[in-house]
Amino acid sequence: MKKIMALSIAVAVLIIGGAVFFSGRNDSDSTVFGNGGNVNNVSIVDGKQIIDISAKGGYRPRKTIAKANMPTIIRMNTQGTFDCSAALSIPSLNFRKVLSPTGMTEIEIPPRQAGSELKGICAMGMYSFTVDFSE
Ligand SMILES: [Cu+2]
Repeated sequence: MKKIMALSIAVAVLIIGGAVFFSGRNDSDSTVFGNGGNVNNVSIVDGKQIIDISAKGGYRPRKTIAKANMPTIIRMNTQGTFDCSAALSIPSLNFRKVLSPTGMTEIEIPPRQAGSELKGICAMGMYSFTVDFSE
C-alpha cells in the first residue's frame, strides 16, 4: 500500500513538473518572439517552411525570421482586406497580385541564402514586410 502511494506521488510530481517545465518553455519562447518582433508565424510542414503573414491595413508581422536553404511558402492571409495591402508586390520574385479580400494566397519561393532578405510591399509602397533568412 505504501509502495503504491509513493508511486502515485512520484507520477504526480512528474506530471506537474513536466507541465511547469513546458509552460516555462512556452513563456520564454513568446518573450523571445515578442522582443524580436517575430510572432510564431513560421511552421515547417512536410519539409516545407510556411510563413504566415496577414494583410489588412498593413502586414503582420512586419518582420519574420525564417530558415535559409529550405523550400518555403509565404501564405498571405486576408480577412475583409479592402485596403491597398491586398495589392501585394514582392519585387525580388517579380510577384505582383491583388489578393482576394478574404482568403489565403500561397506564394512558393525557392530556398534562400542565409543572410538574404525578402521584402513585400503594397502597390503604393506605404506598407511593407520583411523576411530575414538565417542559418
Ligand atoms: Cu498601400
